[in-house]
Amino acid sequence: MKKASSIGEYLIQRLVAHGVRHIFGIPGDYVLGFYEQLLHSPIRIINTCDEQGAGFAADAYARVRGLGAVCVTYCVGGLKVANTTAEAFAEKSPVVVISGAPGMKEREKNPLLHHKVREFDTQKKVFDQLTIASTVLSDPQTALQEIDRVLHAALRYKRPVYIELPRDMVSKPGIPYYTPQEFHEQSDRRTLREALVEAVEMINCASKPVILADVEVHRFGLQSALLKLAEKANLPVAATILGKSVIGEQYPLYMGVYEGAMGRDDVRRYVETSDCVILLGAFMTDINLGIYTARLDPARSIYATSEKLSIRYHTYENVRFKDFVHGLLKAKLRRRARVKIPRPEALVASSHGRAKHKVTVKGLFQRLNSFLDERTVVVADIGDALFGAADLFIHHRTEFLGPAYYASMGFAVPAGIGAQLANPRLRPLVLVGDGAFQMTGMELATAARYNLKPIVVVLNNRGYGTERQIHDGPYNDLWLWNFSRVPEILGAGRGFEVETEEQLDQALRAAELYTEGFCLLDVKIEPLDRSPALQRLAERLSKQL
Ligand SMILES: Cc1ncc(C[n+]2csc(CCOP(=O)(O)OP(=O)(O)O)c2C)c(N)n1
Ligand SMILES: [Mg+2]
Repeated sequence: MKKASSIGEYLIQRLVAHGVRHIFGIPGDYVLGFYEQLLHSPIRIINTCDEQGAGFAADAYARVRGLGAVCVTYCVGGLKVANTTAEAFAEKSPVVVISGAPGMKEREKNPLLHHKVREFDTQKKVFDQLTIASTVLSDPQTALQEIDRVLHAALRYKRPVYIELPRDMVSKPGIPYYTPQEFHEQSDRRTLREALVEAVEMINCASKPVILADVEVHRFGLQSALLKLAEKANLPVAATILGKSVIGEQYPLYMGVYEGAMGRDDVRRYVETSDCVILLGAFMTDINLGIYTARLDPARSIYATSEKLSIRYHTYENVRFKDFVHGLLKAKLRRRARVKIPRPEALVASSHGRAKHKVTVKGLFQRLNSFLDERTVVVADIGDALFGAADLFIHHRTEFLGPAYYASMGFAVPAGIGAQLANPRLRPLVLVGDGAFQMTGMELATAARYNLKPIVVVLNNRGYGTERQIHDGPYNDLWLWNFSRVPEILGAGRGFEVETEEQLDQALRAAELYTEGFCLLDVKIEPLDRSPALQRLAERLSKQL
């Protein structure tokens, strides 16, 4: 590849080398020079309506493709992606946040330049809290090295990073004859060996071992290794909601989503009565654990992530997650007879909806389940869109995206945009509440502009339904929008109003055939209706009261 002649160009080259082909954001004077460089590069700029939309889109892009990037101006843009970067941090998504900034020369004598909050480094300090590594490219002597260091951290930890680009540095040359740094990290061999001995013995002696797979299996590209491991010893696999679809859900050893009381009872019982739960890449978050209704005992667990490895109460340092999984794969695991494992029930509903029957949340998900095919990526926003989606039957691995831990509303519509750009073969099925749609739904303009084709299902229950289940009041009501008429305003896409099962069928069939743009289904649901998952949780919790 041609040597980069400037700091900005080097940054672009490294992003391209790591597979980035799109960057999301909104320009501003502090970052225009870099936007101009991007324009003449293999990276396509995707202008969103709002920076928050750019941040969520970049997050989804990173989840599907391995690295994503957002590029914004100083503070007014940067601080708007603070929330989306927080989500990427919490849920382990490697997003590179690039922010323009006042030039180093301009900063002398501390003048009051526009967009400055308090000090010139105020924004950097905020992002220090939200990222795994951050840098200000303030010195041409170190800039290229800094770019490599920070990008490596994003890929190593699968967390966001922050790169601030003072505008007078963009076109400056870095140090001459610099070659990109390679980083190689290795496990401590003896520790790895010992950890594997303990793990293998525990698995082989167990009468009912089970794998609980989570998000890091996907982030570290270990899906195939997971399948091989499961098959090698005939180990059944459950997934968490954050890790949903790390394994194709038609796979015979797959039993479904485990999420404590919120999940299916047969899966819960199987996992909780296991004498060896092998947690791979799992985050012990409250939502993953069904709001702390999960019963997992460390004395019966192997817990392996990129940050920690513990077996029962023993902790092993300096063991890479990947090496541990591959080590298990090579080890002498006892192949056991296939046991009867719970299987997801067929949720297939009749595709002939009844004309007079109003759509319920349960009916909606049953119908959507038969709508999914191998090209669908399901993107769910927080709310009953996410809870209900837990029971959807995803055909292939990694085709489910949802903010299942940090749980910021407004993720799904922009994330659908990022997901489709990351893999154009996929058509996003975006599931979003009416409340969440009001936050970022106008990013459908971005979908129109770049010719993307999500099918957006608004679960319109006239308010903050999830909150209503906890405690209701007028603050859970919303101004009612005519969602199905959004396409008229945007001059693109097709809208459908859906009240009955028959209308739902018709709209889904029409959406399937309409491939020129986005579709928006305004699905009207009773305010207190809820998905079976939310209902299961409520029932179980009420027993504990
Ligand atoms: C940005 C943000 N603000 C507030 C909340 C708190 N919250 C969680 S669920 C919810 C209601 C979501 O409403 P809607 O999108 O209509 O989905 P529903 O619960 O009705 O299915 C709210 C306000 C949140 N998670 N994220
Ligand atoms: Mg709602």
